[in-house]
Amino acid sequence: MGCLLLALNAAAQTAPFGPVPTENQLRWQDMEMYAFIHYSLNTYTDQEWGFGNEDPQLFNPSDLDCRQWARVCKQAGMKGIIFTAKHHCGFCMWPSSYTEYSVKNAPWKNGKGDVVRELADACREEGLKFAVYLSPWDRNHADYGRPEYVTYFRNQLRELLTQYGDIFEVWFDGANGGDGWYGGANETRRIDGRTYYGWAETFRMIRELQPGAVIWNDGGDRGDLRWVGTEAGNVGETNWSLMPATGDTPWHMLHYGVENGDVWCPGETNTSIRPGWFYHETENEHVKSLSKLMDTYYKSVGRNSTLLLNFPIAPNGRIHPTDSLRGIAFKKMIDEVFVNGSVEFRVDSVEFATAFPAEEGTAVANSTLYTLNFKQPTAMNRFVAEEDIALGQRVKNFSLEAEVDGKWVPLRDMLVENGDGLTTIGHRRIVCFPTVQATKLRFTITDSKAAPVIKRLGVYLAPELTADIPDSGEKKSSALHIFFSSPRQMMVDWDTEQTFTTFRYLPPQNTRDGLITHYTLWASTDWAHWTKLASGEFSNIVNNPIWQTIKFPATKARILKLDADRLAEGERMGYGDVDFY
Ligand code: FUL
Repeated sequence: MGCLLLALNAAAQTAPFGPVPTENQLRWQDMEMYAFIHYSLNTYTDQEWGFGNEDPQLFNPSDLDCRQWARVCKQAGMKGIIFTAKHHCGFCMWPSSYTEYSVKNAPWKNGKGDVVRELADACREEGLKFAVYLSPWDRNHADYGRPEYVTYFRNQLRELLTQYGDIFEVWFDGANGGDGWYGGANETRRIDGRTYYGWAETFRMIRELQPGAVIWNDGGDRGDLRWVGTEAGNVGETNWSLMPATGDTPWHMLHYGVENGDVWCPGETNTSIRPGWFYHETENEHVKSLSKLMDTYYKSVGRNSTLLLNFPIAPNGRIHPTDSLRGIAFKKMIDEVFVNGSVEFRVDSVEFATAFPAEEGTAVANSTLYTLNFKQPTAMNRFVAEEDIALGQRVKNFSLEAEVDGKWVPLRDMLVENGDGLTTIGHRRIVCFPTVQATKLRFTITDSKAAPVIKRLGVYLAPELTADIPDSGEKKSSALHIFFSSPRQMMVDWDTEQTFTTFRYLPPQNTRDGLITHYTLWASTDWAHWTKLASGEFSNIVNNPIWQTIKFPATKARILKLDADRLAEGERMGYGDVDFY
């Protein structure tokens, strides 16, 4: 619903201005929401990142049902699915001819199964598009870090792009190198992400084999779309679909785009319906609440981005019922707002500015004003505007006012902390404001790179949502006796001996300062003799600072000691919470 305005843009220029999307990018942007599915050996080892030596024998789901995944995703409003064909551990979910580390050596279906095939077929049956995630980093492969691996990687990509029908997106990953098994070498390997993979050639191969696909990237060589710099589920309220054609992409470029960028490279907001990307039983109580999912929707689709929402697969081979119900409730709520909550209005007047430049580089003097009229005072709390992005992204700033009891009241985006948040529009901008009873709305484009071409306006009344289920279990372990023997060493004393099998660490939230990336864990019964329980790297902790779980053989101890071997930033270790049992 809403009001189509193209015909009203009489004064607007209809020639493209600046970089514009390709047909692939336009089609992709119109998908708005699609699902990620994370499933691999990690599902059976309770990890986020596998080391690369996990046993393929672990892969034997009792009830793997790709049709259930596709049905749930469709009912959750997703238009397609991107599947982790290979995650960092290197285990292939299809029987690749180039490695033994795949489903062909797993007990599932006696090694005759192919999860990529089953999911591609299920997507087609449900009318969903299908896409693949292929991790460039491979902690299993002996050649990782050498040129031979790049050939292997391309060979695998060729299999995925030629054997499973149309692929709508090719998702790579920014995590590149670190410690791993690497064919038994068990060492740390660093690569230069800008040069090692030879992306230009890989991109050429994708264009040739899947001309309809869009390519993901997070910097370096530009693909067709960009990561938005966080996995928390939001992009900047200012969000340009433009980037510089070459050069590095610091965080603010990923998050906000670049106003004067010279290529079209829109943002894709990726996040998980649970804290982790892979399934962990301990997170069953922490599936995101409906209000959190709606917040994510407004901060992605409502900010000129797409939303890539992850559903992890549980060990039995299905999406957990809590996640599927929450996903379906999410789609119902979107419809409740944007279908049932639609408020009727008439566009009373449109005043086009004449001073907008027709050519790039000319200054902008005037504004364009739309007045929306409601028959009587009407309750509303959401406003939608869309630019015709086929002609480029133009609007830099706008204002919104409501006529309430005969007075004009300025409205602001209540999901933004600083300022009114009314900057870029692009494919779609949704402004959330507290409910007002208005007779008119005034939407003014106050600054624009060229004469704006607004395609659609909409006004809606959304139900108020209260937080139903908390997002994450942040409890302080105040009962523990915690000491710090140095800024990087934490000790916990239980007074009496206990048996431990698990250590959990919740990093500090909303800051990288003190966040532990590498740790060593020790146990003692007497403060004098220490046994090493575990050491390593917390997976993906900087991008996704959720609870980390470390399991070790059952050990009797009185005191546990945690060394922060490396921090993301700062000098002193920090924590949101810790847990041992
Ligand atoms: C990250 C990876 O390291 C995570 O495991 C996950 O796959 C996420 C989507 O991308 O960078």
